[in-house]
Amino acid sequence: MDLEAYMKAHALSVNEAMDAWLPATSAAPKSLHSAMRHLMFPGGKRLRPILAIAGAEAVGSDAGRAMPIALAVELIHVYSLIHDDLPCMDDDDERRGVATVHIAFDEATALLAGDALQASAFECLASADGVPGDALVKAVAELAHTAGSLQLVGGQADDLAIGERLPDEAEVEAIHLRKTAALLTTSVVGGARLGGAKGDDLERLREYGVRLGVAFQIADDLLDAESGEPCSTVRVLGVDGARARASALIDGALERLEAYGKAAEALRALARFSIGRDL
Ligand code: GRG
Repeated sequence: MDLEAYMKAHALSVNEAMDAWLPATSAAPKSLHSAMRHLMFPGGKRLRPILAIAGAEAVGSDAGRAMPIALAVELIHVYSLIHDDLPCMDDDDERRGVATVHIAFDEATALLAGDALQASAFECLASADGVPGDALVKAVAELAHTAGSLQLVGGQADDLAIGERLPDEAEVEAIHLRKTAALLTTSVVGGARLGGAKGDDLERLREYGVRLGVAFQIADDLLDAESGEPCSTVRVLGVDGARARASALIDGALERLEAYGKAAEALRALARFSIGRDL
């Protein structure tokens, strides 16, 4: 399949839906609403929303049905990027080719923009139309768990706590699982859940998502190999070891899709893309 065209087309529809969802910059407080949009547009790859859409397609549904979770995972992602860039965390000046939010605005506004984007994610998902109540409640609960202290925030806390210490392989992977893989997994599983999936389908897609998520972070570690980042698979396994681990994880992810035929073509292509294997 032409993954590049697939990603481009879906990124466009995600951007349109996101623009319609977020409060306009003319709504008070104007600078807060501008700050919420600052890192959102033009945005990044939209990998998480696209995984949500591909997850829905794998179980016979479509992008329209998946859109509330697609927007919700990107809203959580962008909030986490804004907070990660703050001086008290990574202290970055640039992200997605533009000034970070605390540089373009100020620290307090960046903190509040992140807070508001996180709340907006839950409002967006909970407002989904036409999804059976129990599936929607489970999707909201899963997103909350993923964004919380046992997953995203906990992974970030443990990452910060490493300092300059050299972690072992298990510790690095435990952080990658929570900080990166959890939200990618919830994107796929959430899309499938809104698309009507249950039971074994959700479990198989969860296993796919976890493997893709850790592999994606290892690929990011490989790109950043020279950065001196303390929590890095390259630091504990070396370049060849990290490449082999990412590749084995993607093989495992692809195995989980064997039962799905053509409907999972996008998920297969996204798994390969996540480690830069091919488009
Ligand atoms: C502050 C709660 C909190 C968490 C921060 C997201 C995060 C955790 C840190 C950002 C830095 C980082 C390297 C995170 C790992 C995940 C990752 C590789 C994010 C970048 O994702 P992409 O490549 O970015 O999908 P775009 O911009 O394309 O969406």
